Amino acid sequence: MNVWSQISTALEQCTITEYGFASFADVLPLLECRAKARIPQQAKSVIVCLFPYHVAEPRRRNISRYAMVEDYHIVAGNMLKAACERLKSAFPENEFVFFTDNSPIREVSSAVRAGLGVLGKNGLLIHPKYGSFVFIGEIVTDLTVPGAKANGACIGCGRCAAACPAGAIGPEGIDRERCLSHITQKKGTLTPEEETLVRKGNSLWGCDICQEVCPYNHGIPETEIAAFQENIIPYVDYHEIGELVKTRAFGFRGSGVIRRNYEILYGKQG
Ligand code: B12
Ligand code: SF4
Ligand code: SF4
Repeated sequence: MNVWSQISTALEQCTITEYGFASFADVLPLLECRAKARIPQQAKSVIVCLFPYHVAEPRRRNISRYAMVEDYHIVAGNMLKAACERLKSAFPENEFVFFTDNSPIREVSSAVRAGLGVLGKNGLLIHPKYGSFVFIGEIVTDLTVPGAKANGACIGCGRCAAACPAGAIGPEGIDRERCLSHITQKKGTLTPEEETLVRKGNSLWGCDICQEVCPYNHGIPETEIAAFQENIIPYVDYHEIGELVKTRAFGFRGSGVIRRNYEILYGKQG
């Protein structure tokens, strides 16, 4: 078996079905973060993996899609950890270190480089089968794996920019200070303008509007990852917030920020 098929076997045994390879040199520069110290000294390749999370639209929802499923840092993290263990037994001389989200790797551009899809004007990776509703994680290794050098862009229809309630999508990319995903995560008291934007977005945490309108996301299949189908909570009530911070992607911020957003949308405790 060649290197490529040994890696594929290890990933697929861990139910990672969408992956691609990029040269480490092609994904530089890295993002500045504490996790940067974990990158292998002689890093040569990045195995970029996708975790589709689209599920059927629930009857009512007051939270973005990525936050209504089990925390992907844990779900994708467990799958990547298992894959690293298998890879280590196949290649005992090499190092395999996984990251997801809290990563020095610029995940969107690395996934594009690895040939996993195109870059959307909304700043997100769009996969040909699963659209943009995919999380990205990666394994950085000192093993040399022949990689892609892809460089594709979406059709540029402009629906995402037109639909964005915050006007955050411009020709240069996303203005993250205006993006509702960022604003709903901010600590402290929001400005009156930010509060108005939160009401427009009508989501307690995160925002999906630029993805919902994207033609690539129409007719995409539901995720086959069981953990994302099992415990979906699309509508969060005030009294549930304290419990949900334990299992959802918004947990890292604690309950105060999401309670503040709740009060902006529904008034004191609904
Ligand atoms: C900081 C951050 C945010 C910030 C800022 C986002 C931004 N676009 O600037 C905020 C809080 C706003 C945010 C929001 C969201 N995020 Co976020 N975020 C990140 C994080 C941690 C770092 C991103 C970063 O700073 N990148 C730095 C830039 C320079 O690199 P880049 O993103 O790879 O690539 C950009 C440039 O290279 C540029 N570019 C210009 N020309 C070209 C040409 C080519 C060929 C290429 C390849 C690139 C390129 O465009 C790229 C996209 O903006 C990543 C995880 C990670 N480690 O990458 C997740 C990540 C990007 N976020 C993710 C998600 C899911 C979201 C939300 C959808 C969550 C939600 N529902 O609310 C929203 C979407 C908002 C939006 N439209 O972007 C996913 C994206 C999955 C995907 N399909 O792409 C990631 C990868 C997390 C993950 N592990 O899955 N996010
Ligand atoms: S809505 Fe149109 S412009 Fe925006 S990401 Fe999708 S295809 Fe690209
Ligand atoms: S996530 Fe929402 S606020 Fe941010 S760019 Fe997309 S539509 Fe605009």
